[in-house]
Amino acid sequence: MVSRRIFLQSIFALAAAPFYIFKSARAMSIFKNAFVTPPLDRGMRKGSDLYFNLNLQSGEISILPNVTTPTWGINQPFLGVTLRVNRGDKVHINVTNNLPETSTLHWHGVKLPAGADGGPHQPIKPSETWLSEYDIDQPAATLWYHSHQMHKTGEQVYNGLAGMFIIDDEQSNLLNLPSEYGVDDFPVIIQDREFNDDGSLNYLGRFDLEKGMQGVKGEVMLVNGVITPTLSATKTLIRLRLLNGSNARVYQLLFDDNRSFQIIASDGGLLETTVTAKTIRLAPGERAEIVVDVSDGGMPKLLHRPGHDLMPNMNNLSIIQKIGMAIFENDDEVKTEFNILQIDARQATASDASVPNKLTTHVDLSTHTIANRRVMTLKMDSGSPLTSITTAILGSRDLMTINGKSMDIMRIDERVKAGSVEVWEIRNESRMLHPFHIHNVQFKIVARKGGLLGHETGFKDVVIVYPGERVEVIMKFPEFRDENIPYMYHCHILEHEDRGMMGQFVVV
Ligand SMILES: [Cu+2]
Repeated sequence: MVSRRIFLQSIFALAAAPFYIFKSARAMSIFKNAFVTPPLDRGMRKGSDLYFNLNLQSGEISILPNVTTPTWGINQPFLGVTLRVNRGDKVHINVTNNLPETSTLHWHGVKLPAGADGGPHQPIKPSETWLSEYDIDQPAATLWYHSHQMHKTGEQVYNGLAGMFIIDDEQSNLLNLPSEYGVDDFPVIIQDREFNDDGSLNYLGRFDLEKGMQGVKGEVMLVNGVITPTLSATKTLIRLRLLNGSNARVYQLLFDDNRSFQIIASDGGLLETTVTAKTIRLAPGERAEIVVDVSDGGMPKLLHRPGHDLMPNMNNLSIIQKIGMAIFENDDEVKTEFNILQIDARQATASDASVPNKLTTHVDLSTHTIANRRVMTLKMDSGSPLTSITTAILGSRDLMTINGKSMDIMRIDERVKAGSVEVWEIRNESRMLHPFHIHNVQFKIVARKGGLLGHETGFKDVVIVYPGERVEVIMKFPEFRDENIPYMYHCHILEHEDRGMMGQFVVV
């Protein structure tokens, strides 16, 4: 095993010619930094009309000691401000691009007209402004917004084009959940990054074959842009709105003292009933809200402890496939444990909030007539290392496919009837996990081998599909019709999306 790894690493040292990467940051500043809550932007309200002005900007912040990091952000130097709206609002969002290149801003998880979606069909050129307007007509939820620029999403999100988007509604306001922003209710945007010696972000070189295929991961863990911070709790019940905003890393989160917590919401909003758990897995793009009881006055640490089951089973592969597999394998996934954040509850006072068992009632889609069934087969050309290396050097983007096709912005792949209920079966015929995301809907996972875990029982817009697995999701498409402007479905490992694991559907 060891000799095989050394052998493969040697191959990579030659084939991929990696740049020197600054790795020691992981050992620094553990829990020394204060938790930062992103500033809240509630917009300018005129009745139920809500106006936002967002500015895509470049900046510079201090993440590592003694160096600064050039970054991108939305209304701040790195990452975005938290947008907060109510169900029933009509939002009018002006997005101005003050970056040196074309970008977009996509409202991830929002049900909205295709022209307002902020995907690859709504590019914003430098110094231009794009107006996105839509009605908020879905339950309270933790959503997010991020760049969706064609072939550039990975790099632009890595630079910082991502923020949180919170919807409130009357029903959830009636619950007595912790809900004071920045007091007992916190956004937790988890991202991993790699840095160069000069402090700049190390994204992806043209010949970084392994990183490109695997998705870009870093060994420095950031929460809201801060390395492994400490959250000083003033209340004994703490609500964390977890967002995996990483490009490619899947997190298996748990507390160091193995304490349990309560999962109250998934991507699409509140679960029907609270789930008590000790660990939760979040792939890129997924969110979950958890409530942690810290009335013991302790200092629990939230960790990412990768599980072996994140790796595919290699037993049935041929030798050439094993070599190919090993190229895409990341030793860190198996061995390393990462600190994410610490809660310091020594000064916490008794919370008046509480977490009921019954949270909400969901629409039961299983009783609806299924208008259509579709199959989405995800593939990566990872069988032969030689093919992959050649392709990487030639710069082709055709390695990643859905139903045999790489993303083509001129091609509509699927036509969906507005208001209809459909079942999509997502088949992963590759040897990597893919988190599959569909725009404009919240779906339910019908069933999966091994059962549904915690937040997977709720409404979702991203679902993990393991190697070799087939997962069915059921969803009702909203009534927005547009013959010309499509929505996207894609893998949310951003380097896979950028390399073509994405398709387009219109709702008609
Ligand atoms: Cu993928």
